[in-house]
Amino acid sequence: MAVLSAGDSGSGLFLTKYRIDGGPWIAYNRPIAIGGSGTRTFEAYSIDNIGNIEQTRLYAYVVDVLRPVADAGRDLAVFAPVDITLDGLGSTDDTLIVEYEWILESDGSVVLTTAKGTVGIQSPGVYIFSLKVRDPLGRESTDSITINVLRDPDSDKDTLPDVWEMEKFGNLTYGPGDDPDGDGITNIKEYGREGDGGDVQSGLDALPQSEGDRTGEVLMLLLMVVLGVLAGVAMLQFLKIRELRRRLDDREAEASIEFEEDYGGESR
Ligand SMILES: [Ca+2]
Ligand SMILES: [Ca+2]
Ligand SMILES: [Ca+2]
Ligand SMILES: [Ca+2]
Repeated sequence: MAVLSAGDSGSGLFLTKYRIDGGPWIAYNRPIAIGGSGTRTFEAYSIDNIGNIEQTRLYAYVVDVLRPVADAGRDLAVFAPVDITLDGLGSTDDTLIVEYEWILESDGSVVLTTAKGTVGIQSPGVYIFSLKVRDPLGRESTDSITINVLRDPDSDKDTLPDVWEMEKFGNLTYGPGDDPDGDGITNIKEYGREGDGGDVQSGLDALPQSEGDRTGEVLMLLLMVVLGVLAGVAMLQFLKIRELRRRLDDREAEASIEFEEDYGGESR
């Protein structure tokens, strides 16, 4: 609600005219109600009783009715390290947002005081940023964005999984074409072989396992041959012993016959 007051110390006020937002000129006769939000203009001049026309006075002002609405953007998942663009330009107000404040919730630090800007994140984790916006009358609104920062499986972008590189070399220095162990096979080929069966571990296990099965068969065959030989040797030994025993028995029999003959001779 705007109320105009005008006065003239000389001849007296004859008429005051005004217009709003560049519209038609209207003669003022009662208080004026101004509706609707936004930046408005108000112009007015007076004429006195002897026809002097006052120079038009211009007033610019803001009518703000509603609270602002903050919009921190959509949640996202990205690989570390990363530069995140925080964009609060989707925030709205019926007039104007005069203040933006981005806060990292984990420690309460203010990371940005503009609508849009970039924040660098080095380590994986869940980062929540809250955006607070204010309109010209100090009304506030907040929104937040959750950024899931993941560990990049290939942070040096050389197509070799970092896990494999760390396991093999303890660092990410080497590339797919390198041959740090000097066996004439490049890293990418070595990884390709091991990677065939899925992960590195099962790939390694797959090859020796089939060889292991064959080794088992060979061992079993050898064992059977050895057992066979042992059985043969045992049989031979058994036969030898039986032969010896038979000869011994024969000798004993001969001896007893001789003895009987001797004894029989004496008793006669
Ligand atoms: Ca507002
Ligand atoms: Ca890599
Ligand atoms: Ca590398
Ligand atoms: Ca190699």
